[in-house]
Amino acid sequence: MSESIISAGVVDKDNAAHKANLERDYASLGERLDRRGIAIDAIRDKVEKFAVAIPSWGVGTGGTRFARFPGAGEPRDIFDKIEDCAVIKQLTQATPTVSLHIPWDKADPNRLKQAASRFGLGFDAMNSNTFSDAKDQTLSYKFGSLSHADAGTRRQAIEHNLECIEIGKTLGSRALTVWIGDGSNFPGQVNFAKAFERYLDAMREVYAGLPDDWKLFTEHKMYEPAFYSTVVQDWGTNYIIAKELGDKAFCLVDLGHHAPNVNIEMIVSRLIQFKKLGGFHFNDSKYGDDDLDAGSIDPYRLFLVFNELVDAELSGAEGFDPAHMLDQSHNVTDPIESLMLSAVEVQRAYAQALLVDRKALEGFQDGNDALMATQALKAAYRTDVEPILAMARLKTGGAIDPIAAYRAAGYRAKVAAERPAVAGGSGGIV
Ligand SMILES: [Mn+2]
Repeated sequence: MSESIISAGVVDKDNAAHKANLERDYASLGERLDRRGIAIDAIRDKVEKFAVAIPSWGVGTGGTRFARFPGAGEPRDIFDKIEDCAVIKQLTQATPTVSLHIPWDKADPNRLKQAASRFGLGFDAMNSNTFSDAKDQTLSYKFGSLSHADAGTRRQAIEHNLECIEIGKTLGSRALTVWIGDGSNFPGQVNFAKAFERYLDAMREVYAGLPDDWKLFTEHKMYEPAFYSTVVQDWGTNYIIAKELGDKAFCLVDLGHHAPNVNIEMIVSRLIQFKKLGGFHFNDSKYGDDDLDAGSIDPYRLFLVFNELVDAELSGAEGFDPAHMLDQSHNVTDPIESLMLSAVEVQRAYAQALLVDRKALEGFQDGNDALMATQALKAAYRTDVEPILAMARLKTGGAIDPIAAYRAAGYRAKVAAERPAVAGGSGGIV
């Protein structure tokens, strides 16, 4: 039995206050879904099994390149971060794993494993960092890492990724996510083809270090920190990488890493079709890579992404098993509250996508009935699935209203007294 950080009494009391209304709402929604030929309990079962990983860096307060305004009771180290992640897991029951970033979270792997298992937490993908210089690092990544013109710098970046795999093996992780900041700020600064070739050669060495049951995720990003070109710019480049490296290499889609208005759900469909969708970093954006909370700006887009995922799931697409993770920056909210609500938003999109009448949709598509086809999606999207999500949480030991239970527990005030605030002078994009 794993330990709980929030006292069961607080959660039970809050749940008791909401339970009768939830049961009525669930029964009412169940009746309406039944008329559409959908069994509500079957949807709830799937939601209960749905998991999304928490990035360790997400529980700290983020910032921009202008400033970072620290929050109260921010985690001081990875062990505090694990405790914050345990709170998110306890109240939502949707986030069983933590994704570590090395060297930010570097510690004795056995201690890390012990700290996480205390709360029943596991470890998701390992994340390497060659987009900033670690303390006491020999060679700088200012002009790139895995694609750097200098062989020694590339070697250092390869070794770092191999070290992340080694740490992950002890932790029970099964994947390495590689995102690099390599690119250029000026036309002519780098030779596109040569830089990409150097990157591929370096990644072949990282790939060779993967255990048989691991996956390698590469993450594309259109711009930033390089503002003219990036080496792993877009999903096309990412697909080439995954094809070049081999069967264990997959593309990771971070929703914020595309140009505005790009049809991300279609990219998702393409990657599924050609068996190269590795997983997601969920977040939301208005202008660029804003790292806003998942589902906070364009929940319909999140739903459309899940519409593709559920379509693949239900059609039994071969090898389809994408990783789900949040990757967002919390500048003005309590990170624990944002991450809890974001996990729920991702679950919501999944539940709504499960409600799409796929047989009817296929008929409308084949009959060129554009209007009814889109209405088939809208009918699912308009359905308020909150009672399903809340009932899934209640049945698995979580909170009907995670925010209310979290606030009632006074967790943030408690840790604020133990963890001194650290003023952030530098840009704190985490
Ligand atoms: Mn990301």
